[in-house]
Amino acid sequence: MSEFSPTPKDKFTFGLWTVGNPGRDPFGKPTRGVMSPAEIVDLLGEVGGVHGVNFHDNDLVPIDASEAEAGRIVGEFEAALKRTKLKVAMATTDLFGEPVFRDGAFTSNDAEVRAYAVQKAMRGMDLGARFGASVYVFWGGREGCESDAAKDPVEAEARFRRALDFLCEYSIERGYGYKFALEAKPNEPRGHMFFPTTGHYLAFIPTLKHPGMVGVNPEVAHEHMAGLNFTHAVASALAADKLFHIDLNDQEFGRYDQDFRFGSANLKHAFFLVKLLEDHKYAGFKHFDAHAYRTADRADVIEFARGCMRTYLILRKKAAQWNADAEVKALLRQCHRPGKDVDALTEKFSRSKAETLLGMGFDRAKLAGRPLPYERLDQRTLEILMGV
Ligand code: GCO
Ligand code: MN
Ligand code: MN
Repeated sequence: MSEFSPTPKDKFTFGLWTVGNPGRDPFGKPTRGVMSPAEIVDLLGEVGGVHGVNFHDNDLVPIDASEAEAGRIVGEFEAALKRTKLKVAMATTDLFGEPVFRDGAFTSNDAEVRAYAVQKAMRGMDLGARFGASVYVFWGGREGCESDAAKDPVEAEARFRRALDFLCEYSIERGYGYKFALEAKPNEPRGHMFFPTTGHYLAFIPTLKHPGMVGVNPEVAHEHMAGLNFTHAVASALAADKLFHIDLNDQEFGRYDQDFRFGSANLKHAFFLVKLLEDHKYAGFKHFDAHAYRTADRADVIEFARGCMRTYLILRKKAAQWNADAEVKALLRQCHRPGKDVDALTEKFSRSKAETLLGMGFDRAKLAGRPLPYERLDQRTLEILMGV
């Protein structure tokens, strides 16, 4: 055991569809053999230190499985969980893969498709609850359009709200105790996606009937695809008490969906993300929604999974080192200028405080001349990261 070996307490999880990804892409066939759910759980057992596994309804039970087939698959999966002591952390619904969802699921223009999507989510929730999943993710993979001639986006949002309100009630009625986590993605696979960023969902949640049950599942790659700062999206979720789950991976900015190993493309961003999660004591699951390179074989897939967790744990140590570093502390003291008296003025509005503030004189030139050695601070940060 090295200091960077994970344990189940770290709450690292992987999806059946991530380590089980056979390397298919829009241009090429699978490069690895397809594994059964039980085989994927065994592989995660071999990786070591993993807390749990996540699945879409149809990752576990194929959509057209007979009852007997479903029973066999679920039984084998259950036995593998027992063998490896892995838990099921999160479950979700595949509302994007089947042609029936070609124009969306909850936001489809066809009422029957919308009803089918809600039914499929209910059954997915039943399946997840059977394995003790506590988080239920909603990624609206096909919720969008290619042309705005197709749908009124306000009406589409109302349809999405109706579906979620209904599913919240279903979870309550069944006593599942799920936390719902909404996952945004800016592009792919639709031409224009509804709810493209985590911020869109944070604005949407308070309009629901049960906003307390619903939070977000931000993903590194999704905010980076949009050219946004992922750490800031996570910060908004933390500030709103809505970080119910997180999808960790990596992505070059401005590219197609890459799903790289955590930290492999943007190490500095990954550092500030880990530091934020640790500083704010995020205690939920940390799910690596990433795929091994298409060139990887089984042994390399295991290295991929270990690498995701190891990088997180190394960055966690770097974050602690940064927080304790004497030079960083001195620089921060220089850059942060607290002022209790002036802060108190704007803390809670009163007419007299407003009068006082209006009457104050500020020396703009003096304020603008105060040193802000952010170059030194950032260079120190990089040197900590580089191990110098
Ligand atoms: C993607 C998404 C998915 C979701 C998953 C769970 O880009 O395909 O990130 O992997 O996370 O469907 O809802
Ligand atoms: Mn993704
Ligand atoms: Mn994801």
